[in-house]
Amino acid sequence: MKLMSSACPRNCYSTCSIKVGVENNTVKCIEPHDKNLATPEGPCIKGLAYVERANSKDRILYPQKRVAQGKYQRISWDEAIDTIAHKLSYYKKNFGPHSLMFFASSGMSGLLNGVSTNFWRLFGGATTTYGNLCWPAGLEGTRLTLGANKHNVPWDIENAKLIVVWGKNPAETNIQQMIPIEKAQQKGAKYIVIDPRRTPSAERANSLYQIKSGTDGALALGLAREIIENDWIDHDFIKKNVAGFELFKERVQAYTPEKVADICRITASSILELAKLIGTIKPMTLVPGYGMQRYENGGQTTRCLLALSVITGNIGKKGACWHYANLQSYIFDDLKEPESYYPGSEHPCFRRKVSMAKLGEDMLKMVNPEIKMIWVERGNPLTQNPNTNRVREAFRRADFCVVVEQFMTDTAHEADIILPAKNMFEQSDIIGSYWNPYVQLKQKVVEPAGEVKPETEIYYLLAHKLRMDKNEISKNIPEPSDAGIEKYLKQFLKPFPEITLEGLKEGPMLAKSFEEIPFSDHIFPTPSGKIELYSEEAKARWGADPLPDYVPLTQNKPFPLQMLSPNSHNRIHSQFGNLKVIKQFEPEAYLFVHPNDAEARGIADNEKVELFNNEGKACVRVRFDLGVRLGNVVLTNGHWGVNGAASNMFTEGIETDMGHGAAFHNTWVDIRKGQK
Ligand SMILES: Nc1nc2c(c(=O)[nH]1)N[C@H]1C(S)=C(S)[C@@H](COP(=O)(O)OP(=O)(O)OC[C@H]3O[C@@H](n4cnc5c(=O)[nH]c(N)nc54)[C@H](O)[C@@H]3O)O[C@H]1N2
Ligand SMILES: Nc1nc2c(c(=O)[nH]1)N[C@H]1C(S)=C(S)[C@@H](COP(=O)(O)OP(=O)(O)OC[C@H]3O[C@@H](n4cnc5c(=O)[nH]c(N)nc54)[C@H](O)[C@@H]3O)O[C@H]1N2
Ligand SMILES: [Mo]
Repeated sequence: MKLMSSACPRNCYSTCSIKVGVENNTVKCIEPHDKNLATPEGPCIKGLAYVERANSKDRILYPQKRVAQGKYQRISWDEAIDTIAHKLSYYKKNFGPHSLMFFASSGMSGLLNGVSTNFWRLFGGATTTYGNLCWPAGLEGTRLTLGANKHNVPWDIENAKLIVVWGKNPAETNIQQMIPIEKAQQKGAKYIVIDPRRTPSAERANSLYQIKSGTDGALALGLAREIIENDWIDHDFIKKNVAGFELFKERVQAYTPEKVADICRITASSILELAKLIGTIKPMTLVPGYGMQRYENGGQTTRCLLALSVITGNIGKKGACWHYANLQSYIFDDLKEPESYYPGSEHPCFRRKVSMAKLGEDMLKMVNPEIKMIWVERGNPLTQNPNTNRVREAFRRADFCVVVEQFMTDTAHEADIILPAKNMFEQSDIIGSYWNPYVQLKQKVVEPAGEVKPETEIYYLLAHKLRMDKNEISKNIPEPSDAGIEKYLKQFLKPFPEITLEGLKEGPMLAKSFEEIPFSDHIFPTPSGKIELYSEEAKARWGADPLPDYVPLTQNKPFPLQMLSPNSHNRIHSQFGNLKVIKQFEPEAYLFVHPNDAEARGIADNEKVELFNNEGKACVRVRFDLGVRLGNVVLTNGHWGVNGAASNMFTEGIETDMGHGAAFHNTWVDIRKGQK
């Protein structure tokens, strides 16, 4: 058996380096890779499940066309390409290129994803999307304040004396982060978690502050008030590096411990206790997650939290940082964030865009031309984008839909033609990470199974079928051979002589620009060149208050339970849940409910109930969970609707205040007895 270096290309903090054991063109095992200092102990259970996933008999291996609702029949690639090329020409000629919708999401990362955009540009454009389901409110809140999204290397957490994990659940979503957290604890550090749920990450913490969901901004401002009041601030750091401190100081005056206690539903004394920890223990690493920014106030909430790191001077030092997103490995223009999320920032042929958060609603609103044909790759919008029923309605209103997929997902079930998608072992590509600092190669280790073709090859065939300009094709779409792909990837590496394809084949590499402790030079690329607690740009771009503030959520729905739909331990969103090895842990979707909320409705543990609101209803099994706050229910996202309940059946589709993210947790539901 041969062991080959590779990396996991899922949309996940960890982005583990791995070694793949291969024999007879088959993936046999996944092993740890010791060259990645952030992920030395090897991947999670999902990483290990790749062996089943790569060899699964449920994989889609051939092009298929729909012959009746829910029924598909194998067709040849010739027929698939002919049919699709014909449809593309027809809609473009009769309704213009914007009658085509190109939808891609985060199912597979890599530089080659840019080839898809190249194709649609050569086609003359298409309707695309703006915004992002994941993290943009927090990215933007951070960018406005610090000027860039980068943080200390993951292993630096070991040097912290106080670690505050706020709206993140690393024990499930970034398991390797628990390694330096534990090391720091062994050296005497205190570890605090702030989350409406008692998560597995909270099990090892010194304390959990279980606040009311969506109120973090108020807590942060209340803490800042106490820290300023007690003079625990870093005067020197503020004087040299911070713009707007005096105004911020005025702003927090209103957030007395009593007021904050009332908003966040934790005691005033615990607010004082937490303020003292944050104010007096140095260095502090604050680890905000993406959970607390999935609200309509997510951008402002992020700015409130970040202010705590700023006024205590916990930026740009060993053991001290704001650990939100580390985009240091995103060195290639194609991967630059977050500018690419803004509408109008791309080629004019992509000027027509719909919001990721409001996908269904926006698609249905499109006129002149209406959306006639949809192309989906690397995404599962029927489960992952908000408001499944609206998304389904929009998909069904279009005439024709192509889905490139590995498995029969909810979205694949909407396709007229399904094309078999590659997996991570079947094509080499360069990937970055938003947590560890490495540039990595996800390496081709086997030939594609069945008749699978990577997207790059599908586009190559389509481009020729559509008789696009040969010169343009050769500039924009790699030849479908291993050598063609390598040649294409090498072009990207040219400006970075320190990173070579040969080196990447052995393991992760660092760009020359890599900084172990960013911002230690106190250079902040904001308009004022300082950390901006006061940001004119926040107002100009997003209509937000230039100062961080707590903005209460609008709850105008007649449903009493606020539903959180965080990520789950054993899946990456809608991936992996279909595998046997994963099903043994999560055979079906569970709704986690506080026993008192269930009892009040006469509902027993393990009972199947109806979950409903204005957006949808579904039957789901209740699990009592004393770790859930009274008034919250939890349904992790990524379950497939075809199996019963999926969280986005209930989300409305609301954008965050900044960055065009999705306010998934702005969702209220109710449950009642009886299976419908
Ligand atoms: N309610 C709720 N919804 C959420 C969230 C939440 O917190 N709550 N979180 C959101 C977040 S953070 C994210 S990042 C999104 C993720 O949303 P998506 O990116 O849509 O989700 P995934 O399930 O990771 O991947 C989508 C599909 O890509 C396919 N795929 C994998 N590799 C390839 C490939 O090489 N080619 C092609 N064509 N397909 C491939 C997989 O089989 C999978 O079906 O979900 C969001 N949805
Ligand atoms: N196993 C696994 N790992 C993953 C993923 C996965 O699907 N599965 N997805 C990857 C991706 S794309 C992403 S975006 C990341 C996300 O990973 P995380 O940053 O951990 O984000 P979430 O899981 O969405 O939510 C984290 C926590 O926020 C809490 N939360 C919800 N509302 C609030 C609130 O109002 N205040 C506070 N303080 N906390 C709140 C939730 O209860 C949850 O415990 O994980 C990545 N890693
Ligand atoms: Mo995400």
